[in-house]
Amino acid sequence: MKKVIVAAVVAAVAAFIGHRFLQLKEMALTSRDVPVKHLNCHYLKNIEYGAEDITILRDGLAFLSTGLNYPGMPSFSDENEGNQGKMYVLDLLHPRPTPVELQIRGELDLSSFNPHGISAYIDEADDSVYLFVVNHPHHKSKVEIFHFVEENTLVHLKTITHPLLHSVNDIVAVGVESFYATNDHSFPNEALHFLTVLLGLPWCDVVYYSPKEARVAADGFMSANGINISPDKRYIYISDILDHAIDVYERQEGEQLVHLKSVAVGSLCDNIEVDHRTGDIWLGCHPNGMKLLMYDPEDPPGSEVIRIKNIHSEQPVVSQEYADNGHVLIASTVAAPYEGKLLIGTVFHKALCCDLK
Ligand SMILES: [Ca+2]
Ligand SMILES: [Ca+2]
Repeated sequence: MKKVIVAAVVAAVAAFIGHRFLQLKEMALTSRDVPVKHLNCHYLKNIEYGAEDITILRDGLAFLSTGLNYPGMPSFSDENEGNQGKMYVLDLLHPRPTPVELQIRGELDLSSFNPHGISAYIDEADDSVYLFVVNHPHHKSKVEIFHFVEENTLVHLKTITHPLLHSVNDIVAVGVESFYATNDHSFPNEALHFLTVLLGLPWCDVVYYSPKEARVAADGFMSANGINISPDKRYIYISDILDHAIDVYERQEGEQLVHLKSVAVGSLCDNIEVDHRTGDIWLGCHPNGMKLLMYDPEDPPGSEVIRIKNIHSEQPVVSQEYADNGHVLIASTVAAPYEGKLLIGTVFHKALCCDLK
């Protein structure tokens, strides 16, 4: 009898694990291939080690974070070669926009600078531009706040660390020292996080930080990745990359977030940019997560750009705007629109400037 019970338990556990691995394959969209859908694009000069995140100011100045080194992802930047993490700026109003490296002044250790998600904040009191950058020196998570001055200089103002900010992917600034940040891991420990994903436990969260408080503002994500804000600053959008969905929250008094809806996108969407004129959501996505994790130069991971129109209406319109099989652009993470142009960045490859008209 005892043997029968043990055999039944072993069979049940095996069946459960088998079922979870099948779910994991579905989560990673392992059997998905997207047909190529190109735009008129050219590679941006000087961007050879990825531009994981890009954001564009209303006056056409774009900021790019480059050279990300992220556990489990290929990276071709190397601090020993002098091509480690850097920030770039480019002026989209220029007839031939070219990224220029931003000079960083202040106390920041540049040899371990490893920039990831970014967000710009304009202080309406004096039009000062602040750039918030997620930084992973030695694979830790920190948020660096810079003041953008002159044409190509960032002055480092402050480094923020907090136990709640343990696996930060992206941020959206809502004040000169306050922001929302996504954690893409439920635990900083890779094995524990993998276990929660395997068991289907949506334990990742989004943290609100200000000099007065740090707290979990939203939770229930399988893996919270991109985050951004509507042009009227009333709504926050969060990409749950493993749930293939964009979650919409309303900001309420005291920076409380109230969940309004979840919009399915059918892809592993990374960072979120918002068209400042139309409010359309633009997403840089990974069509197939397995190809990204098991990087094979012969069969590289592809790229996909998805747009959501009228996200607050009863029927948001989700459309694919660009797709590539990895032969032009590998592993897109962000798509930033500006007046008929679209910048597309990647984890570790190049970046494109495309015409939308
Ligand atoms: Ca961002
Ligand atoms: Ca991201």
